[in-house]
Amino acid sequence: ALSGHKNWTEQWPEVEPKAEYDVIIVGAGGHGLGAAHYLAKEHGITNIAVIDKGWLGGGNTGRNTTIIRSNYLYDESARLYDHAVDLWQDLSQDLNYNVMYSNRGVLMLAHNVHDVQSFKRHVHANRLNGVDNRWLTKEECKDYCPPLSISPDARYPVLGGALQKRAGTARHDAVAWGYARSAAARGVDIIQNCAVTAIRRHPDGSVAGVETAKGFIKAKKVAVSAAGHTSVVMQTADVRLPLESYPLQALVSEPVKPVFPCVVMSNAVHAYISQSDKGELVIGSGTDQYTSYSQRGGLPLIEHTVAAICEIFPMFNRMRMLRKWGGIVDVTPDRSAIISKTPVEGLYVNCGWGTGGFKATPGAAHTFAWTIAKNAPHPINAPFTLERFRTGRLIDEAAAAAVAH
Ligand code: FAD
Ligand code: PYC
Repeated sequence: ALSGHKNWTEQWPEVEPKAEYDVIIVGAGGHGLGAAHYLAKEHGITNIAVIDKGWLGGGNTGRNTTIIRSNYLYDESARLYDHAVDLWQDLSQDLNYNVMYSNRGVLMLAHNVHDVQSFKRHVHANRLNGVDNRWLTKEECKDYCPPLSISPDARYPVLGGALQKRAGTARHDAVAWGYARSAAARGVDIIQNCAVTAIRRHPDGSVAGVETAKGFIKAKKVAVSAAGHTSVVMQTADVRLPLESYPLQALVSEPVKPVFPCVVMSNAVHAYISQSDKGELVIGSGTDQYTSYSQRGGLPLIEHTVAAICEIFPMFNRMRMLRKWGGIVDVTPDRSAIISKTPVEGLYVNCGWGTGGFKATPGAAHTFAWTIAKNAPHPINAPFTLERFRTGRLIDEAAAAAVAH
């Protein structure tokens, strides 16, 4: 039926790289494309190339399970993630592209006394920061999410939960496509299938440009948003980053009619679940235990995750799983991101999002664009510097991360 559809407008043109740009962004995920959009729209910088070794959105942006929330413990994180949640509200209008943001609520289950105390602490801290989050009894959890078992005999009994109602999901591909189309319409070149093999520096140490599969490209500024491969790219500029890269997997079931109204996460058991608009149950858990760039991950973790989902939601016992995949996530020692200038003049980095950077996409891209344009931190990303690993001013979100990493 589609064969009759001809002469569709391209969403972004395929272009060959120019010899020189004001800004080169390495990585055409949501964060890199978003930064290009905000640089062009809010800072008037349009002589930009976003370069990706594969297809745009084919990294973690197109592989994640799309959970969006801002119920983080520390003030710095709450500000950053809530800035993103604010931007999510109007992103479809801003891009004139339906990113299908759905604030269906994220419910985090408490299975033991530690969970109860920790989530209540989050609820109080979040309220102080103006982030919506409230405590639900187990009966209220069941009302909010009927497939949930709250039987006291369950292997993972539910003692209650923390609900962020403004949280939810969005369509991951649409986020990449929407930012790409908007950036390209403003003059940004998007160059796919062109690996950046090295960052080059002038004799005075400042950034000179990038070596790529299509040759050397000069740039006044280079900004790296390469997720799990950031440390590899940055190493070529002699910048060593405190990152470890791990596979993170997810899987989906066969599609079924709407049955699951929200997002549920269980940190103690390491499993989370939502239902996509296509009807698939979207399921995931923590990272694999070993560092790797394999983009696959091991089966034992998937088995554990699915077993946990069946315990918590017995009605899914006979669902068939359709496919699984993995992405490579970049994890910092304090489990918080880095959005920062670097010791190299003209070189910027946005990385360390680990298992949780999709939700931050608009906020990270927005503040990263500011930092690139003004060569200075935005008030919101100022605490997320590289220097914090030297000074010790860490933002220790390890316990707040929804999935283990
Ligand atoms: P990416 O989308 O990975 O973009 C980086 C790009 O850099 C890639 O396209 C890659 O090809 C390119 N690149 C790398 N090296 C080079 C090079 N040398 N030259 C040129 N290009 C290069 N986060 C949430 O908030 N909620 C979730 O529910 C969630 N679930 C997840 C589930 C899974 C299975 C995975 C893997 C991740 C999940 N995340 C989640 C994390 C989230 O996906 C990432 O933190 C986020 O998408 C990172 O976006 P990005 O644009 O920085 O990276
Ligand atoms: O950060 O909320 C999150 C998340 C959920 C699944 C993977 N990451």
